[in-house]
Amino acid sequence: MRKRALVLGCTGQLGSYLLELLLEHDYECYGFVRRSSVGNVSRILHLYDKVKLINGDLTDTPSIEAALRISKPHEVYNCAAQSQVGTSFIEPIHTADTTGMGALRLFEAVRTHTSLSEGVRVYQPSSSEMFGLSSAPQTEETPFHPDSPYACAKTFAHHAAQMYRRAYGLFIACGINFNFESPRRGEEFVTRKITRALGRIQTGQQSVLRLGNLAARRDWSHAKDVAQAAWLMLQQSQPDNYVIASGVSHTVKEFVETAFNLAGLEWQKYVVVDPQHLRPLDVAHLEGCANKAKAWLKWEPTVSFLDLVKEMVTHDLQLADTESRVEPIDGRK
Ligand code: G4F
Repeated sequence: MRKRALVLGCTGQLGSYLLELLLEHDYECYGFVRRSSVGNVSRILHLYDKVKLINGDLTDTPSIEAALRISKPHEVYNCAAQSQVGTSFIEPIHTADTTGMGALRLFEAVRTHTSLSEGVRVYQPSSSEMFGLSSAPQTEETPFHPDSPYACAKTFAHHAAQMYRRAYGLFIACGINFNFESPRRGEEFVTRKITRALGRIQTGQQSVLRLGNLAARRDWSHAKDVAQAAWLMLQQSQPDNYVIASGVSHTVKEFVETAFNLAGLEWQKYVVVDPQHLRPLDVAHLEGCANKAKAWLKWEPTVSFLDLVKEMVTHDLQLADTESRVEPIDGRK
């Protein structure tokens, strides 16, 4: 029998890679999509005829229940969230409602659909942001010190997942994901902001790149490796928590230097530190130890930091070049 999967947040970076992976494994795929008047499906346009899309929102329980009823999934991947840490300081209530309560609504909807809950497996993407100030390298045993509204919401969802496992025997696996990037990363995250700016600088469309904290140290993997880990977690006999990380960290400044060097530009000529981009609190050093995932899931990151930066820079130089050639349409002609 063909397995069915429901991917919440399928239009996002991780959701889109997961859909591709699930289709490769011949799943019948359903995507849960938030309605938008401006169109938010660019990352999955190439999959449009292969995925059944269901409109809904993590803040709306009936729409989650309807999606479960329609798709009757064997596996549910919860990639929907307000996932921008900086934005969570500006929209803390919205972040708690989607990223924290949204996960709880999903777990509860799965639990109360008893015919479904017996077999269904749920993937919850937890975040390395939950570790906050805890010193690196962080493992599954490292204490949580959430230091942003986003991290608080993810910590709530993470604890709710363990509680639903213990109380109701639900299969909910948590990937404690460190930062993951790709050419599909949103431009509000620092890596893509840098590579997009680089392309625009090369083609004369931008002159300055304004950034915040250049000293922050992050452990960057490729999003498709994180999608692979998520799928592997749901193929195990028991649900568990796994750190998913490359095990190598770099500062934001090192990312900038690497990207600008690849394009043959001196970053110091273009990058300005702008206090507007500093956060009230910023986690200093995230670097994960993924030994448990390597041992149990046989998971390995396949893309190095340098190859990740190269892929993003190459993509965004091409994109900026194409954009710079687009002539505005003159309606009078
Ligand atoms: O790219 P970022 O916005 O990612 P952040 O905050 O580390 O969070 C990401 O990773 C988490 C896992 O660790 C996820 F859970 C979360 O959903 C998200 O995917 O910022 C990275 C670092 C931060 O220290 C930030 O302060 O870059 C610093 N930074 C410096 N200038 C900037 C900027 N970040 C952004 N977004 N924009 C800047 O101009």
